Amino acid sequence: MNRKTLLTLGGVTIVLALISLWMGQQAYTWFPPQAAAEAQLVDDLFSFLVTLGTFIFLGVVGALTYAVLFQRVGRYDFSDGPPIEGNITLEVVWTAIPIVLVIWIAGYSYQIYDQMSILGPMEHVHMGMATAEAAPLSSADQSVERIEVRSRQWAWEFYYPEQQVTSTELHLPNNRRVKLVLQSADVLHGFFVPAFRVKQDIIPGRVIDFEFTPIREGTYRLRDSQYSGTYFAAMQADVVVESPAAYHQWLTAAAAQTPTAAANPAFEEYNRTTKAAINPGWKTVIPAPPPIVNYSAQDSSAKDKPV
Ligand SMILES: [Cu+2]
Repeated sequence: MNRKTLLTLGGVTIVLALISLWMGQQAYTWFPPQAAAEAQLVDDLFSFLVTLGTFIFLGVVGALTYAVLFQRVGRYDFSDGPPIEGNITLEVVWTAIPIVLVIWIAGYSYQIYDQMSILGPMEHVHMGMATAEAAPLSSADQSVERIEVRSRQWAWEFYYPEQQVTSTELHLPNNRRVKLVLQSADVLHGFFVPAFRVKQDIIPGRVIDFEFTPIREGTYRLRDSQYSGTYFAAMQADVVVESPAAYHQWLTAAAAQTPTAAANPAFEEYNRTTKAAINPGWKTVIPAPPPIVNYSAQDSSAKDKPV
């Protein structure tokens, strides 16, 4: 390879790297707001993957395009290309680069996963590095807010054991570590708040601890990430992150309210369709009756809802 080719390749690499870095920064704007400390970690990892992916994509497509445009054979040239079999250097390079990349991605992903210190059904295989690595997340208040999450076909119900408050809207204090105790009464459900970038399967018959730290006040949306039957799409709830003061105020106000049946889209829709003139008569799991709660979300329909 002569000097000029090397310089050109070096220049192209630098341009591709710059475009890739720019693309990596764009990746942050493709998501809902970062409403939890975990969101920052996940988005950093995603941005890194986008940067790497852009570089490889542009490199491969660029090389192909270059070959197609400038390295064509003549019209009636049916001769073979140069035999390059047995080029040890080339083989070592194209084996080493993917190995390094894969190890890099795996190492970084594991580090993020460990910093999030997500506990779940796999916690017994957790390597116990969480305490040392969890530093970035513990800047928030040390006290952990413990809330029970009860899922069933098809409703979310939240229980605050200290105040004995039940609610169909999940209220969380800002900048506090939250520990959710996830339970399912029937089938597999999934706890997923896109703005928090956290997701955890809820497995019937198990009690799963799930921790994260909200860092941004606002209203977000909890969705079921596992298909759990007919009215699965209606299994959503609002998540309100508010200042600890407002949170405690809400808890006190909710505790004073007499429990009533909450609005439940699945139950309402089932009753509407079974009474409708045209009833297909298909068998379905009958939705559980609406939860009886102290605090009921005003409107839990899926339209115009926060992310
Ligand atoms: Cu579900």
